[in-house]
Amino acid sequence: MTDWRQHPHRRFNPLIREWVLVSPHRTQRPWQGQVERHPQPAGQIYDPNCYLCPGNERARGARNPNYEHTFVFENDFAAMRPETPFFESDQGGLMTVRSERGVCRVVCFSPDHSLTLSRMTRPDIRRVVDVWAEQYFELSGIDWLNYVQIFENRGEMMGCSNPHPHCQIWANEALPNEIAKEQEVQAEYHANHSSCLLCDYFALERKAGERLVCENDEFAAFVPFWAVWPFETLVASKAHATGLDELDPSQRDGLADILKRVTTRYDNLFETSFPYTMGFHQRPTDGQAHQEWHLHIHFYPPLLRSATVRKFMVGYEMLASPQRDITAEGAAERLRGVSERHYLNEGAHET
Ligand code: H2U
Ligand code: ZN
Repeated sequence: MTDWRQHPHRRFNPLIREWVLVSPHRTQRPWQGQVERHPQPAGQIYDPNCYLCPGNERARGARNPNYEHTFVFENDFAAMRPETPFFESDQGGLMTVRSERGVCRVVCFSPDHSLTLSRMTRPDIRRVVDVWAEQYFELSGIDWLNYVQIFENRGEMMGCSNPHPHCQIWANEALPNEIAKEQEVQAEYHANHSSCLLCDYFALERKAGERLVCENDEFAAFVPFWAVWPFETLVASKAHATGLDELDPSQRDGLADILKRVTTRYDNLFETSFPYTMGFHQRPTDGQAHQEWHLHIHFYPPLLRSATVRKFMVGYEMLASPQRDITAEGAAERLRGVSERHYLNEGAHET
């Protein structure tokens, strides 16, 4: 068989039924030595001007408590609101509109303004995992909310407005586009195979090993076969779980551990606070069992070659199809090659 890794090819993403063009011949030239290092220092622990730091006033006048670990509040500039009245209209399927209700919250991971998930301790990340599970559980109990999206935007490059460690939760009535795609595919796979698409995919990946980044007893992180972003990863539980609320205490510890390790590897890759958008995909909260859903996390980081050289989704990618030069296997190898001790914590004891 022709070595497909040497030649341009397309890979299929079975989760959303879309193709990515891979051009490995363009990166046959090896990485030209070490990446230039300009280690980015950690910032200040407290910023009097930060609207997420403990005790500070937010943009609309509310004041944050002096929280010690995590803090959740309703987004002051929510993209969706619970009280929006119902309306809909349609003009021949060409101009269709429908009201959308939702709940938007912000979750602060830590009172320490200078931290990131990568530099928080495992017990502190575990507290964040518990908050995510609680929020998912609470919002899933509101009958008109059918999906809960938990996501973190990190870094200015990703449009994050504030370096304070935090994430957002948007829960709403309709299934968002990406979820609707994954829902359809997983349901169909489950019906046809009597097994879970991601359980079966992970079994293949664990056998192959070459796209594995790191793992513990409960979770594994891979550069998915169909990755689009250079160092994209997919993190998922080894045991089948449809949502965060199904994770037992040791799985929650496992999740905290894998998040710390993946984000540390990211930061160490270019000795920078590695920007990304990450988020959980889990079963819709429409009251159905959704056994076909396998809880997973997508990390979509834009960096390509250094702390400043990023990938853009432009040109051919906007008009035709996503494309990548560095293969998923090459990216996984690079991520496996970096330390799990954070470059800012050199020599320090890590928990
Ligand atoms: P990002 O950094 O991902 O943009 O998230 C910050 C969120 O915090 C953003 O959605 C909200 C913004 O609306 N916010 C408040 O709720 N209160 C504030 O005082 C400022 C920002
Ligand atoms: Zn802050």
